[in-house]
Amino acid sequence: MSVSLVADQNRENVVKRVLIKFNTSILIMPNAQSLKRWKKWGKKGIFICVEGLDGCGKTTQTKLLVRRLRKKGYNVIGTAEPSRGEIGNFIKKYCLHGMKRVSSVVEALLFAADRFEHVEKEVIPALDEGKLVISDRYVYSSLAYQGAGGLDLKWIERINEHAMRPDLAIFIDVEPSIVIQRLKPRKSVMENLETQRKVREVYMKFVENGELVKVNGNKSKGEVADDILRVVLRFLAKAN
Ligand code: ATM
Repeated sequence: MSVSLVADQNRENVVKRVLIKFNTSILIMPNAQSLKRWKKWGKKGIFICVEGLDGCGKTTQTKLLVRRLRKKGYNVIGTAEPSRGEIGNFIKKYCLHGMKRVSSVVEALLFAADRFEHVEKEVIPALDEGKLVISDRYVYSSLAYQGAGGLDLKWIERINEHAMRPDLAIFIDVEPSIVIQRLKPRKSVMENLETQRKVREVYMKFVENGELVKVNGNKSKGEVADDILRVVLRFLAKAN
């Protein structure tokens, strides 16, 4: 394994990247400091995430949003967490569809590792190309789900400090009792009423402090999609 420090000329040496060569693959790991600076000065695209309880319609709404923004001429890509990478696939098998729930600490660490890969392999390259990136779940899912599992939110923030905050985070709010009914035939280890209630409580803390923008998910699919699009277009109008 060889390690080298490379200054990125394009960003006036602001972003230093540690390149770790391991076998044939190369991982690009901006450190936390450079990620913060990169977010401030170097980034060309915009990063949005969509959050919510399982069964709130988040995946459908994220896809609709990507399609509608493309129609309006935006250069958009949709991504998701857990990611399609190896850690993401491992999480799906080991944490979500195992016989019982693993420890929240293990979940938090695995999701943070998956997130960092997602950020460096999918999000940053797309933002560097000036794209609008829409992620179905991001760091607020760890705060909500692993926080609801009893972990200190500050610790979850700390292990996720290498993943930059999104520019806009949307929370699709649906009552826990309603999502549980929707989910009946395909429950994972986290999909029970008590867990979903606790998860919503944590999400609502971030709505209250203004980090998440709440959209009422109890309306029809089309109405929710219209509301989300309105929030995003308003944000983009201000950002440009
Ligand atoms: P989706 O249902 O959106 O694919 O998410 C998969 C699960 O992963 C979801 N709960 N269930 N069941 C939430 C969970 N999850 C976490 O617990 N922490 C995280 O950081 C992320 C990204 C997802």
